[in-house]
Amino acid sequence: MDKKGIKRRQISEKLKEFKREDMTYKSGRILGSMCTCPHEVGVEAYYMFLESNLGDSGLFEGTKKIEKEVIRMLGTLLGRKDVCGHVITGGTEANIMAMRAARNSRNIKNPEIVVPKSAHFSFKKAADMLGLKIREAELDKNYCVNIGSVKELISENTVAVVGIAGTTELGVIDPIEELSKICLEKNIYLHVDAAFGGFSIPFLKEYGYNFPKFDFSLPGVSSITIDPHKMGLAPIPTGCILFRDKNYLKSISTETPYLTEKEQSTIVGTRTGASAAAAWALLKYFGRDGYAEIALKCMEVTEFLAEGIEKSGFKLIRKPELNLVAFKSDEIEIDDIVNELENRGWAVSVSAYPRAIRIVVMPHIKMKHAKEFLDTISEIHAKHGAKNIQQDNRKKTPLKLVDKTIQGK
Ligand code: 0PR
Repeated sequence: MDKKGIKRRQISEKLKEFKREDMTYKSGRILGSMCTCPHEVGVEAYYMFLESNLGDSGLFEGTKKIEKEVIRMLGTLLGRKDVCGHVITGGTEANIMAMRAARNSRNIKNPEIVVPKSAHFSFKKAADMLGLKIREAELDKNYCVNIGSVKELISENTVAVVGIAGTTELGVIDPIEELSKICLEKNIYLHVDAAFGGFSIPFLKEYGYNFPKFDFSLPGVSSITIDPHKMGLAPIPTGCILFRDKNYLKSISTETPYLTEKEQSTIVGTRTGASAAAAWALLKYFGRDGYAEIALKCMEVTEFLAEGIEKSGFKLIRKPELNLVAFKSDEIEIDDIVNELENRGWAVSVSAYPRAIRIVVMPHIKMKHAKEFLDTISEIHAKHGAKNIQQDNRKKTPLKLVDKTIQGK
């Protein structure tokens, strides 16, 4: 750090220089992210509450009320008004809190959790921090968790089973209803990770999408992760964890004797109230209809992309269930496709299981971007197709045949 400070104008110029190196969602070129342009209503609310600290919430009674209202609104959306929870940094923190509550609610010496093979890597972090053994359940042919495999992996050491409503890599919804039945029967904590799907499944359902039940309307569901900073259009960091029962929050609380609140259940201590304000503002601003419109538009672009990708000669991994398309090619290596796309300015990501190019169709991806993307991949397919044909001709055409062709002329 220099001894003397510099002028605000210089700072702003310097920062702009840094910013020029960043990609922007608005460009429509970021195809592999679950975040998007934060909506201005949320940004304004965020600014208003920059100094608010929910880590010492007795000083910020107003923000505390906002947080409670957000949790109640989201609980109602997800099948239960009477939930408790917190507005936190995102899906990772929510999943860690849920696994901690599950572990602390039972007294098991060698605790284990059963998670689908498709689970987000935050469960690995949780397991490492909390001393949990992870048992990975197999997936079925549609990449949903295989119920038989979950049953096989449950043991007397199981403290939690996890189901996913919108997987990170493919956006599929696990059969949570069946998991709920199993967990009720065996008295095991069931956590649903709806970090991605939580802000679209309920709205799309109202418009006729035939999705399975995944929320607190299922009696076995103990907690749900839902992230306003994904499909909720809130500024980063805004995540939420909801618990069915207050005792779960209690099981992860720590005494905080000198603060205005005498106990705290979140992992983070000093915790911004700005995220809660942003989430509240957006929930009020959009209402269910507004969020439905956003989710429906994303599905429209998703379906358009999926159809176009197939027409361009690529293979879909499966029919998209939510706003995520994954595809591969029988002829072109995935890394080659990624390179070609990156050279043309597209930022895509590659899923690990199954290995495929993955496009998360967030609200910043408009129809015009989808059309441009389809033009690009058609071009890539044609280029590689032509190259393959040339190579094939060079390699495989038998000399005799060439001779014959020449003779026949
Ligand atoms: N659960 C699910 C189902 C998720 O997809 C994610 C993140 C999490 C939990 C963890 O959430 P946080 O990242 O908020 O802690 N899914 C995205 C992913 O890993 C996160 C992401 C977002 C990645 C933007 C890249 C990016 O540009 O793919």
